[in-house]
Amino acid sequence: MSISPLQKARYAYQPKLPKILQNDIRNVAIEYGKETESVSDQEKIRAMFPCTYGMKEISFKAAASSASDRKQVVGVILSGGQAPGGHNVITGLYDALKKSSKDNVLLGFKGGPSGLIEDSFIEFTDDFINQYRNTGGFDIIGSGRTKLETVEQFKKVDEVAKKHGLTAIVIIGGDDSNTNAAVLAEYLKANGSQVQVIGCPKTIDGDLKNDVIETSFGFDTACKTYSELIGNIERDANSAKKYWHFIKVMGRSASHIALECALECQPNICLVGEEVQEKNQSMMDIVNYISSVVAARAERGDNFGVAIVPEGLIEFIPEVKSLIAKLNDLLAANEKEFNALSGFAAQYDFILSKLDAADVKVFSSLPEDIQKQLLMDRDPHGNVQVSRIETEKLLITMVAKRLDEMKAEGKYCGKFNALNHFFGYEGRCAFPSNFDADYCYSLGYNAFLLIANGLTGYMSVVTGLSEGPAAWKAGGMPITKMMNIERRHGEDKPVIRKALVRLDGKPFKYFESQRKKWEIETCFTFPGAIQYYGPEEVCDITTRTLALEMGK
Ligand code: FBP
Repeated sequence: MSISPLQKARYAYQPKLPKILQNDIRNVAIEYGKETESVSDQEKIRAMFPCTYGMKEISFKAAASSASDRKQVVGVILSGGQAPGGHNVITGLYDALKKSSKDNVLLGFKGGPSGLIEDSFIEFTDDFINQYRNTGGFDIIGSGRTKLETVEQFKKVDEVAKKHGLTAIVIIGGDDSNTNAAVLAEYLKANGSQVQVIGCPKTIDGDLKNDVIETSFGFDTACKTYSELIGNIERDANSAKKYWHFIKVMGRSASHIALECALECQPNICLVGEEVQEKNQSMMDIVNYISSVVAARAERGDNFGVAIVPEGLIEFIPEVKSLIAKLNDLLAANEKEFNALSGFAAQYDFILSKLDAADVKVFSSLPEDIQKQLLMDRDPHGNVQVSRIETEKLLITMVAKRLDEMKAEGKYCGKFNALNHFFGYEGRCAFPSNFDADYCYSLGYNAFLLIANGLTGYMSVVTGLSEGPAAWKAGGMPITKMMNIERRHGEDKPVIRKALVRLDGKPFKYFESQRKKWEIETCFTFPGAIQYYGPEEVCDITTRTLALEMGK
């Protein structure tokens, strides 16, 4: 296989570990902290996790280890969407496991959780794993979105674990996958299995964070990749001075990625879904806001600009949110009948016949493309696939129409030529930034220590991330601590609470304090490409979000 010079150089990069993990593994001892409680609904969650609820937080200290020296056979899966750094979680886990004993074995189950159920696996070797060090992607073993949640599936996992003599399973995934890791840990423990389950916090969306997890891995690299591209577009816009660019960025419901890119690039507009919801803004409120910025810039002679749109925006607009909720239920309840309909016209009539008057009004006011996108297949969790809804195009069409009306009312609006972009997949498999390379390697390495110390139902946790890696702290947190009860598909389910953008948080507050200026003046900033080699202040910086949240 031919490789690029950067790829070759990255193979040789040695990720940095927290100081405590730099010790010989035999000199890293576990330290127990406080017993934990879930973030809310304590009684219900305690009852659902009788074997794994209330366990203690743990950290590591330099002292002789009392960890088990039994042979470890660990299985690992990658779950959900790709995020830069996933390979390094696996290489960190592998290195710690092999440092502990050459006889230890790491199996990678292929294609996500389904690999574990179907027993599709590879055994990692030095030669194989070395080709993936510090590289982007999840292609080392692939990923998938199968949900691991039924007792039947857990029984299969138990059988596969017995067959291979697995001692532990590491699940690298987002909030849902880690929720399922906790449920699997509970199931195995309750059924007398010794197999331990450890989670690692992954997702570019940045919505798996709380008072324990400072950031999920992949967010840093994905945001830096999008910010590079947005900065380049800003420079183009400021050079040509003839286009408005509407850029949708990934992130599912949460607007963390959009906000981080705004902090990095200072565009004229950045919509934040959580603010739209809080202020109960309608589609027309948003369109009026954008149109007023376009007109104000036109008055200065600036018929160009950049607007960032979070992909989940549409779900936060009250009237669309209500419509989507109804469509989700309707499509779930009438799946067969709906799928048997041939052509969009028949589907359209069917949907209209089932919606109430208010939802009919909203649905029929949307352009046909968006109507079709709202009727597309749901993801395995029953959610609309927001990455496939072209909100950025919808906004361009609606803003153009509004500007025409404003012109007809005598308002000067200049020229509005708009282009649309969607940045999502471009950032999910980039070479991990030094931050993500180091963070992920540390998470994987640390996961092995949690395993060696006999823990199950824990998330691998590395904190203090706004400092350099040497100062990072390593430990583990019971996953049940992060849970609350939410209503899912008509049932009360224990789930890790998703972190949306906090409007009282420092990143949003900073953005809010600046946005009036950014709207009208041209304040673009150009982050440039991720740097892997060079001065620390260029190569090892974290996101603005993390820095602001940590008071930097
Ligand atoms: P995860 O939540 O699994 O980390 O995936 C994140 C994400 O990239 C979202 O930002 C996006 O909406 C979604 O995946 C796209 O899913 P798919 O890869 O299935 O198209």
